[in-house]
Amino acid sequence: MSDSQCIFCKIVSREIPSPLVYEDDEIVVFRDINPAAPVHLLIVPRLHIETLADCENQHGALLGKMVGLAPRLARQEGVGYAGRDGDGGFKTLINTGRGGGQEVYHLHIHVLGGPRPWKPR
Ligand code: DGP
Repeated sequence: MSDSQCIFCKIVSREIPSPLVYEDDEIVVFRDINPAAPVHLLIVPRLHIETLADCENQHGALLGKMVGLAPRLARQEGVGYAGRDGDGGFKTLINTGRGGGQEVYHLHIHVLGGPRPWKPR
């Protein structure tokens, strides 16, 4: 299902062109328009789910796939985890609701990485 008013649904459907870093039958990944770090990706399900709080058991596999993509894409972007003694690594973030700072009501995982300073999120 999609929401005709949702900006991320429009990116998913290609109504709004946005270069994709990754896509498969369930997920698209693109760069944040207002990056807070040198690498700032958004992992977005094709399915319109408004927030993490709207996820149910049936979404478990999708959520697992989204989370599992993060380290893979971080590595691809040069900010992958390089072991406990390495400098590499990245931050994953899901904002939920006004209290959580959510701006776009279509579930997404932020993946942030690269040299600091970063803008606060
Ligand atoms: P959040 O606060 O978690 O809902 O973050 C939403 C992010 O989405 C925010 O960092 C900016 C980004 N964003 C909003 N509109 C667009 C857009 O049209 N294109 C892209 N690439 N990113 C967008």
